[in-house]
Amino acid sequence: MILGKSTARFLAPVWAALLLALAPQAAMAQERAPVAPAPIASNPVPAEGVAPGADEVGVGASGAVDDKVDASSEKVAPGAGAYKPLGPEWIKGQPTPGALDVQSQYSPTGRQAFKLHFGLVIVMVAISLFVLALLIFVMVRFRKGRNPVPSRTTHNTAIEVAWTLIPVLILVAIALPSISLISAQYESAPKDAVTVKVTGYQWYWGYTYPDNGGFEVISNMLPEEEAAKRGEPSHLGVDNRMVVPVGEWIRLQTTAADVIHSFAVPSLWFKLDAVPGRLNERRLFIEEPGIYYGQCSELCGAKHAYMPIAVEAVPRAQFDAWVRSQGGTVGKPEAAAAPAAAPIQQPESSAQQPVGAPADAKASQPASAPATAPAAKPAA
Ligand SMILES: [Cu+2]
Repeated sequence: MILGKSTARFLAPVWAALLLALAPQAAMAQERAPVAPAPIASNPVPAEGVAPGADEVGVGASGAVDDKVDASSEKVAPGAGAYKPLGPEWIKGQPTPGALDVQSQYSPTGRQAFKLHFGLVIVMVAISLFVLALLIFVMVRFRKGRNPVPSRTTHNTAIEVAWTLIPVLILVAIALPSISLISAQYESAPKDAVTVKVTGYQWYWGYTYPDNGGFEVISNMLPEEEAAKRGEPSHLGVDNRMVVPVGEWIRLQTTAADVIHSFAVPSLWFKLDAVPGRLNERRLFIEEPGIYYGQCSELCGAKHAYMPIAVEAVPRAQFDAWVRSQGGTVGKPEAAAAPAAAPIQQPESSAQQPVGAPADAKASQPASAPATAPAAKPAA
């Protein structure tokens, strides 16, 4: 006998208690941890923070001289009409075969969330290993052959306090960063944020820019051969991307015209349901220029898998050029700020509105009628 009988009697309830107390915590830690979505993404891309080269994006017929001047100051600033869609070398947010972790993050909340995720994995692993060690110890040390007369100990105040307090402390330590992440994600966008209203349709996306004249861009998945031709991933490439300015706050609103969809881009840590008759809103900040892919993440019917999302973040000058190429307006006219003024600015479209859709949903283009088939606009 290594341990005296009394020691064994004392230890038995200790181990049992620790097991009971910690096993549920391990389970909870697993629930709380953001589950890594399918195999994902390292970053197959150019060096961080490099804005699209002037030769890459600033190929407008008009702005050759301006491009060179501006390129020295803010890397890229093509002249008007110089927008050109980013090429495949700018793809940053996409799944990668064989990858294990969540995708690399390109937004402040994304990086915050990634840290929390990593911390939770450590907590989970530590608790799981501790519980496993206790289990093995108890099974060996207190097996029937070695411990024929079981202990009848029922209470131990010190142990009971410990097995209550320690899990509580662990939960508090997890809850604090978790709550701060939630609040960071749902803070309101600043007043001067660029508003993009995302509308889910069966089965494509519409992107409306109420701050820029209210035009709507219809975005459809590229056929597989066309995606391959353009060097884009199959089932993720689209004909018209959601173009937004990089390094600026974006007020992203979602709604839907038919059934519930969900606008989700893993590398931007963004997921927001698009619900008919409701307008959801979250802010978004993209730190680097690039292309970020996502997919509808709410089962929305037969072609749910065929409505990918492609967000293209470009420097302000390019964004303005893109807006102009879409027939939109750049800069913020006074009227645009006041919702009441919207109908004066642009004639009411005869397009049917999804029930409950907000007033600014009136896109000035006929292609926006939700009932019509996805009328892809000619590429910019
Ligand atoms: Cu959908």
